[in-house]
Amino acid sequence: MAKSARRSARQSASGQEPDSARGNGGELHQIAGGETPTLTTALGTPVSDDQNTLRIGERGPALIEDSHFREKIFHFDHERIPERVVHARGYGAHGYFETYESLAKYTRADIFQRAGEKTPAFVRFSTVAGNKGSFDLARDVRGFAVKLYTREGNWDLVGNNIPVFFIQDAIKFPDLIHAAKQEPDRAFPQAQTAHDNFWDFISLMPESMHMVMWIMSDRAIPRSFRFMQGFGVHTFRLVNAKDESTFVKFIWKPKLGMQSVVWNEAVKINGADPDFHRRDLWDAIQSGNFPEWELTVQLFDQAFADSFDFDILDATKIIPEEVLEPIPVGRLVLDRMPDNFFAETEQVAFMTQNVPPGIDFSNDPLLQGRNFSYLDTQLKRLGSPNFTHLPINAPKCPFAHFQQDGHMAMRNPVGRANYEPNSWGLGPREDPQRGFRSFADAEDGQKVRLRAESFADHYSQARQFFNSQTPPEQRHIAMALTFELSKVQAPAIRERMVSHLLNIDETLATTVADKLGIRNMPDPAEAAVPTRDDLPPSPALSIIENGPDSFKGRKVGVLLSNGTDPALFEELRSAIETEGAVMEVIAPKVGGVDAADGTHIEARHMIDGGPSVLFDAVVLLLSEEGAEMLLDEAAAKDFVSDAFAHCKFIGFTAAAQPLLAKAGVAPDADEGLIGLDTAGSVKTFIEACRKLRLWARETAVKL
Ligand code: HDE
Repeated sequence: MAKSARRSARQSASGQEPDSARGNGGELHQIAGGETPTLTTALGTPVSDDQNTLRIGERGPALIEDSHFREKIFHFDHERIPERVVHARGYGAHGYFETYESLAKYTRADIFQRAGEKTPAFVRFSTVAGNKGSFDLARDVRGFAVKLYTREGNWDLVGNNIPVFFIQDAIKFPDLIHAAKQEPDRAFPQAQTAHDNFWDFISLMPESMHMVMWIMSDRAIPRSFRFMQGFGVHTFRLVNAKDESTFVKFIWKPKLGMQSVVWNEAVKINGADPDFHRRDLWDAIQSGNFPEWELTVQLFDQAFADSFDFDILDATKIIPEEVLEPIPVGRLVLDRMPDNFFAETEQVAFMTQNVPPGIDFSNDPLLQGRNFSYLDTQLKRLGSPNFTHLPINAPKCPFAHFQQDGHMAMRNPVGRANYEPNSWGLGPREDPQRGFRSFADAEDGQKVRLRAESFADHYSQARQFFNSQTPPEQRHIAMALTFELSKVQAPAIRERMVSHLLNIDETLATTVADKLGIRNMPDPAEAAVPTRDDLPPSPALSIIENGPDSFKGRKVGVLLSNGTDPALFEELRSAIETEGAVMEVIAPKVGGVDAADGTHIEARHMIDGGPSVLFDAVVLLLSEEGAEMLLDEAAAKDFVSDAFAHCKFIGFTAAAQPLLAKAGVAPDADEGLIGLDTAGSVKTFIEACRKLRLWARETAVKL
């Protein structure tokens, strides 16, 4: 009996392709090649039976002597490490940074010395508030943390997809995060700020108002990591070989342009595919469509800093691109997924204080606080000061020091001398020329706890941001604020928020107040300094204004039925591929459909597993019989009505019109509905898709 139980367990284990076979392919040969390695314990003892614990008799008690069992369970019990206190949910990829031209004039950072040089990179994107298992399309800031393995040490540029922050001083960070995360007594809501505690804190912190505009904008619901910008946020310094300093702000710009989804879509994506963003990055990289960003820098000197409208040390402010043009200095390409998520993406340790010679900090009080926090958090999370020994964190350049021992030390100094100075002539020595030298800024002053007067303007740039948005984007901000504040139960908090909005834009404030049903408009919040209305709109701040000029990298969902027109399908497929976009087929059955000429077309999704929210544009390539069959399917109706409501371009065959009608969409409702039966219409459809969305429709569908 024991024997047959063992046999059947083995059969089912080998009946399915192991997961590793679907990874990057490295392990596949072991399975395909027929040379299966022998299973061993962690210490190499070959295992004879991995199906049954050691016991007395067939039905007797287990024996503690079974060290293989104990080791296996012990290790399993210790598999988890603490998740990050913020940015817990993340997804990373490897790639490289390529320098365009030497920046030696500004910095001695080795990475910027030689045109065309490639530096290995690892990037981790993340949401901030949600726990590790939360969904990707939370309305939230996205982390954009870049580790550059330079020849003079690792440089961690630990940024976000939003260029400003909620607070000006790091001492408020724990309060901000406590307020944003799930409330401590009930442990919800998770991965969202739509609750009393968050808006209570925010409405008591006027300095957060600029950031509030950004997180209520479409920036907080990106379509993909590939279509978002990244910002170093703080002012840093570049320092050249003559020890001269230039201030710098870092901005990553996606080559494929920016793009976001709409809120109603985000809510549905979270249900349809909680891993939407990670799957997108995985699919793009595995199919060779490597995402790319350009690194740009805003460079300025002390004179500019002194004359600029706001304090360049204040992380709640930007320098508009129209005021100071970002200069492209290199590109970042992500071309390889990690072999193992835990080893790399989970264990990667980013630390703002990791800067190589030639890059230095400013006195931004947020940055100064971060430089303390990141080292500390890695010790807590990774459990040993030797986390730098992990391959993902170790530098790729030569390194030598006298640090030794500690938990899990994998490298220790060799030889007799483990101290410096020593007269054995052993070990490394410092190098005053090559070594990191802090910029020798002159500092004096009293030891105080004070916020600088120059940090006091909390509304002017919030207003400028709002004024820089297109009408649909402004509408989205109003709707986001309404949604979030509608989840706040305390009326006083809602009203306090409206009192801040009054300082930003009166129409915005009254729209939100009206939608919330606030009858008596509060007075505007007291502003520490007058809010400026002379800051010109900055078009660089709008996503819609800065979209791509092609449909490259986007995805079309094509709904097929039996009897579909195979020639039209092929024409569409080739046009989509030529554009550099991706086509995915959706069908009533995931097994696919038989086209009119009998050819079989494979499907990627079954209709209810492939809702239109997963695509940038959709096509209904149906036969009459197919459309008829789908009329009764709620998922097919939603496929159409959602695509329409989310302002997507919809291509359709004449035979698909009954399905459009069932979804309440007139085939000639607007120019976003494109019939595909006439010659040249596929081209018209692809050209239309380059606009990504038909925003003009939005007022009609009242999203
Ligand atoms: Fe972070 N932040 N942060 N942060 N942050 C962390 O470090 C912190 C801030 C950012 O993918 C933690 O390893 C303080 C601004 C990213 O692994 C922690 C303050 C910006 C990531 C921490 C800030 C960021 C983190 C948690 C206020 C944008 C994820 C886990 C002064 C410029 C990195 C960890 C990754 C992670 C502290 C504010 C970006 C606790 C004290 C501003 C992208 O050290």
